[in-house]
Amino acid sequence: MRTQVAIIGAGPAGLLLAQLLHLRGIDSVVLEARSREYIENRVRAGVLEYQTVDILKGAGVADRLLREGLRHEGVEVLFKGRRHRIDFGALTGHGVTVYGQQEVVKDLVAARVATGRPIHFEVDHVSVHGIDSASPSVRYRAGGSEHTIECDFIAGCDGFHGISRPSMPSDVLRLYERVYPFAWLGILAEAKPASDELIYANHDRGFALLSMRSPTISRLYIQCEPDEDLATWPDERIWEELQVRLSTVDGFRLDTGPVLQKGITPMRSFVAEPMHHGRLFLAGDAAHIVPPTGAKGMNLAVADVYVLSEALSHFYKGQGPAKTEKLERYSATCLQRIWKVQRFSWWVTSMLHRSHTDNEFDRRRQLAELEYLTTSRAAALTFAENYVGLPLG
Ligand code: FAS
Ligand code: PHB
Repeated sequence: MRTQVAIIGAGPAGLLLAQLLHLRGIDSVVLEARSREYIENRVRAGVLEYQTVDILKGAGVADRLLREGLRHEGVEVLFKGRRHRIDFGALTGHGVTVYGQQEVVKDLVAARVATGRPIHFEVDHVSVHGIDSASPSVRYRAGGSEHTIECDFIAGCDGFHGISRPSMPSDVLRLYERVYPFAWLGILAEAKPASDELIYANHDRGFALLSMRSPTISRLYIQCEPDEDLATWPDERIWEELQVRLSTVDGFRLDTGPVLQKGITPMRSFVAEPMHHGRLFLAGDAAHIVPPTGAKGMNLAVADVYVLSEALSHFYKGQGPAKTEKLERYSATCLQRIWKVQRFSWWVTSMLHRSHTDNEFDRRRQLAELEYLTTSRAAALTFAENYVGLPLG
């Protein structure tokens, strides 16, 4: 089999790249380790930056998002029992859209299937070859037989645990990482969100977040230990802890309901540089991970593949040595924004979570930071412009 771009991974990065390339007349094949049902039901991110919405609109996959997505003009920060609103609209003129990542994936898979171009689910033994040559290839196994894809480029969109990043030459790759001493226990619940907007809470017992997926589905998180045993968290205990950490002096009450899904997400900041070697390009979680506090993971993946699709389009349309210019700048272009987003994600995580390594000074410093954020327009603008999304270009 031959194609122009072999895409490994059908998460937001791989699926959106395939769609953006298709719209530019560039052929691709998508390889996915899991089943279609699995990836369409994997509960993860929930907040889309305004530029992510614009890119999905431009890719022709935003009809349902625009119908069902929840447009938010701000969030609330809760500490010492009081909630403080950060007004994105007034500060930046932009908002965000709450729309589950699994819904984005469903829309992108439907678009891929509609193109009639290949997407292979439940593949394994994927490997990349010849990335230093002009004719790389990807080998994989599916349906019990071996397959090879000859291609011009390989897009490694296979997430943090994929094979693409490890396929980069070890003497080329530089890794930057911070692992946090806490994690998130997240639930999806059939319960009316008790607030119209997200609430980020800094409580003595730890961080909590009230988010949502629809007027009847809540998405909530509490900070927990990295090695937390989910079996020790029956639904009742989770609701009790959420109620404590989201409590206010004016008696805020959560609506509770059946927990549909629960899981623990580890917290790390991670960047792999460069994001490109030869004919292999990394995008999304394959190249970087942010703590989910800033709601940036999926948005960064979208930004990467938008840049990559433009660079590949420039290559195929171009003539002479200039045609590789944007491809050669891909990594530097993405990393400049990725590091700013890493900083923001680290900052909100440090401001909102309680760490065992913190002492009383740290606790008072954290509260002073929260006071500053919620009383200074300049501080609120800094938070808002990062949260709605830094400029892409
Ligand atoms: P993804 O990991 O989504 O997709 C990679 C795909 O590649 C997967 O479908 C995988 O099955 C496939 N794959 C892996 N190895 C392969 C191989 N060898 N061959 C073929 N396919 C292969 N972000 C937020 O903003 N907010 C959140 O609350 C949040 N929660 C998260 C919870 C969890 C448990 C995880 C892991 C991440 C969470 N994230 C969150 C981050 C998440 O949204 C990612 O940023 C986003 O999925 C990135 O998309 P991709 O880069 O496409 O990677
Ligand atoms: C979510 O709804 O899953 C969500 C929202 C905001 C975050 C992280 C996760 O910062």
